[in-house]
Order: sequence, then C-alpha cells, then structure tokens
Amino acid sequence: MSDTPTTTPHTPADPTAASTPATPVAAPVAGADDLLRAVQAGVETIDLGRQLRVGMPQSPNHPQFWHTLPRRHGDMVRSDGSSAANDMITTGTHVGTHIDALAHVSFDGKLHGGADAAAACIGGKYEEHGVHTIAPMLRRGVLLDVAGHLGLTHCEGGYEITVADLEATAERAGVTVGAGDVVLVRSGWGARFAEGAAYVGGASGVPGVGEAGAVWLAERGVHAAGADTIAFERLAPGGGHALLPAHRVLLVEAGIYIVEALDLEGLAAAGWAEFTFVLVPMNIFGATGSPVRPLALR
Ligand code: UVW
Repeated sequence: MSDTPTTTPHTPADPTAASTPATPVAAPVAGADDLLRAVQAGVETIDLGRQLRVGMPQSPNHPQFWHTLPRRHGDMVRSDGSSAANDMITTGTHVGTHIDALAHVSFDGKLHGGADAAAACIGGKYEEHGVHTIAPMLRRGVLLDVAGHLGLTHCEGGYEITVADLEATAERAGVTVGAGDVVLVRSGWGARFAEGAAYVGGASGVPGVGEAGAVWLAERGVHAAGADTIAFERLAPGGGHALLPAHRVLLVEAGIYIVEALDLEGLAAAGWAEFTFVLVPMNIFGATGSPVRPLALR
C-alpha cells in the first residue's frame, strides 16, 4: 500500500480535446504576475458551494457534520496577552456540497472497473477509487437549467428529469455536452435548502435525473455530474434514499464522479450555461467522498 496519491483513475476521453473553452482565450500568460492581472481584469466567480453549518440538511445515509470549539479566547492566555481559539469538526464526508468518489458505491460487490468492494477496503481505507484519487478539476462546466427551461421555480418532488428535458434544456441554452465536461443539472430544488427536512425529501421525494438521464450523461463521457439536490438523482416520494440507480450508472459503471447539494441559484440567475468549473476535493486518503467548494469562472 502506498501513501502516494494517485491521479484520477478514469479518463473517459481526452478531456481537453473535445472541450470548448467557456470564453475566448486571452493572450498567452507568461508568468504569475500576468496570470494575476488577467484574473483581476476579467474573471468573474460564482461560488457553487454551501456553507457548512451544524444542523444543515443532511442525507439520512450519512454521519452528520459537527463543529465544536474546545478552546475559546481566554482559555489559555499567553504572557503577551494573546490568546488563540481552536475548533474541531467531526463529520461524515458526504455533507454539505460534496463529491462522491468512485469508492462510494458498489454493485453486486464490485466497484468501478470490477474491483472486489470488500477486498478494496484495507484498514478502513479505499486505496483504489478513494477521494484522494480525484485530481483537482479545471474543466469546461455546463449548466442544464431544467427548471428554468420548464418555466418552473422548481421541479416537483419525485419528478424524474427525462432525457428529453436534458436535451431540450441544452438546445435552448445553445450548449452541447461533451467528453470531459462537468455537467450541472438544476432542478430548482436547491432554493429550498433553507427549509431543511423538505429539501432532503421524505414524503415529497426530490426531483432529479433517473437511470435514463444518467445513461445519457455517461454516453457523452462527462467527467463529473452535479445537481442542486441532496442525492443528485430523483428520489421517489416516500422512498427515502433507498434506491439510487443513477449512482450505479455513474459511479460504478461509467466511473463518473457525482457532486451533490450544489448551490446553482447564482449560476442560473447569471445565465451562465458554459463556464470554467473548478473543484478541489480534500485529499483524504481512502475516503469515499469529500466536502467541496466548487467555483464557476468566466
Ligand atoms: C446521498 O444522499 C445518497 O448522497 P451520497 O451520494 O453522498 O450518498
């Protein structure tokens, strides 16, 4: 077993070859100063991550996020009068806006690529397909604002976003979905995040793509797929988080990462259908996921 992080284990296609830059590329950047000037001059940023807070909506499948402050100012005062506060988090890795590593889901006892899921867990760590194997992402991002396309504030709970919805949304936005892209599907349900339990689903279910939508994404060779909901895919009314066929298609069969609980409201309001997508997972050896704070740039 090696402690050395590996590179991403799957490359659906040459990710740069089929990607269309989100914006015209400026003059070649010569050095750090030029890059900083270029960024300061023209790059807008939209934060796609949610704030991590105790009590935030959370999938019942996962341990909660917990944050405490064991040392407050004044608990230990140095001779010069200074004092440091130190806090501590205890958390599942699938909390807040987060990415699912390929180790997260198995089917018939197998992980993506056929590895035996039980044997792949060594000392409580997934060396193969753990979150440490996901390379930082700097890729073409595509927003498919399905709710916007349908003229809805949000799709209804339990609504399955169809392939026709995905295609019509892309066509209206004038974008194509290609190999290596990161595709973000907006159902509008993310605007309900502050409602807590209603966001997670339960009786109402949650809108999202189903198996057919996941196959559509996989056929296009996307690198990662994300949504503004707790589990990315449709959750049936009253069905809890029991059956997740899109997870099987994407993570196990196609080797496509999933990003969940994104905040896509700013992106939709700005009307960005194409952008540069940036995401850096926490480099936790052997973990099945990681909280993330993705950005859209353009
Ligand atoms: C769910 O809520 C099921 O999310 P994840 O894919 O992180 O398990």
